[in-house]
Amino acid sequence: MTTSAQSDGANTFNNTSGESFSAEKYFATQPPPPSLEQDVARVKDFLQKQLQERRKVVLVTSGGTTVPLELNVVRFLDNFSAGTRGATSAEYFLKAGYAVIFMHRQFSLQPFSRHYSHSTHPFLDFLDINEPSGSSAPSFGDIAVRPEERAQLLEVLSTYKAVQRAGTLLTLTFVTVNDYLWLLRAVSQEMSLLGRNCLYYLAAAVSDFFLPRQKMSVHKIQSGKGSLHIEMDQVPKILKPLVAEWTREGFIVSFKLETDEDLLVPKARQALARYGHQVVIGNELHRRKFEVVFVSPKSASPPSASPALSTEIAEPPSADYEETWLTIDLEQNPEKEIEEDIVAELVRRHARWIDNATRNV
Ligand code: PAZ
Repeated sequence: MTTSAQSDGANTFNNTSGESFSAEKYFATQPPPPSLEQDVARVKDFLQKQLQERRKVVLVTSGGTTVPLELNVVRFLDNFSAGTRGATSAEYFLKAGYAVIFMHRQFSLQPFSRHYSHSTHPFLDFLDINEPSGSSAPSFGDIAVRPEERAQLLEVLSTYKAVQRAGTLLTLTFVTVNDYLWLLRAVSQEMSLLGRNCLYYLAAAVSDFFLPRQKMSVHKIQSGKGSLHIEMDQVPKILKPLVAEWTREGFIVSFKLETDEDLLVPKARQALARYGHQVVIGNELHRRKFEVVFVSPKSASPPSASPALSTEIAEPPSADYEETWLTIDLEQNPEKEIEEDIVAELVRRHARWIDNATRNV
């Protein structure tokens, strides 16, 4: 543990300079989550079933990751993501006939139940108690759904039940960035057996920095030493081994969130140049519910990934990439969800990509 009281009276964590972990080093030094083996067994069973039933499978990652500051965790860093993008998209993928592995942050939004989130549409508010005349004590049989809520509830519930019967949705949970990385590696390695029939939709907001286990305080950080200084290490760029090693044939869509809109397209092109995957969807924090940009390589066989490119890479040639902006008008149509159009576009692109590969064999 590297905490020490400095002469200026501050807590300092990880007083070595920050490191950038390769994926290999990361997995060799950071422990897997205890539930990993069990999760992998569930994924194997699920994939066998989808393979037999000849379904395409999408892995949807959703919600934010935490970065614990102590081994006995009291404090952690987190981010804003509620998991709306992932949970909503998962429903549209199911509707399009895909089987979905929904890998989400514990307690973030989930497909179907998202319509009854405790903050926007609380469950108890759409139920009524019909008290039988002459009695003041309500019984369970007297609970009724409010008439104005019935149509939507019936639609959500019947789709949910149909998905359960078909066995096309598998839910996995993560909390920390470490859980996320281990799970993503394991799931993508399993999914690779589907070849081109798998799609990756990486919408989770994953921390770029973490505190390695070896540098964490065992116990709650004490406040008696004054201000707190923490130097974190860089989380490995996980898209690199995902594309190049774990799932070489998958159709991979990553998301890029920025708050400076001018960075969206250049950063998306950089990611494609660096990792060589199929699509980056850029979104600006405040506009993400009604506007996104698809950035992809122009040619069917993308410019190969450039491992030599440094973190601050030069801008890749714009002629190699194309952008498609997708915007919806929420004033005209407040019920519209942009994920419906995002998923429709990706389903088309994935099908075209499989067709091209089949023709080229
Ligand atoms: O979860 P949410 O609906 O609130 O937000 C979705 C999002 C902005 C996290 C997602 O669209 C995204 O951009 N994910 C990747 C973030 C990133 O690591 O750049």
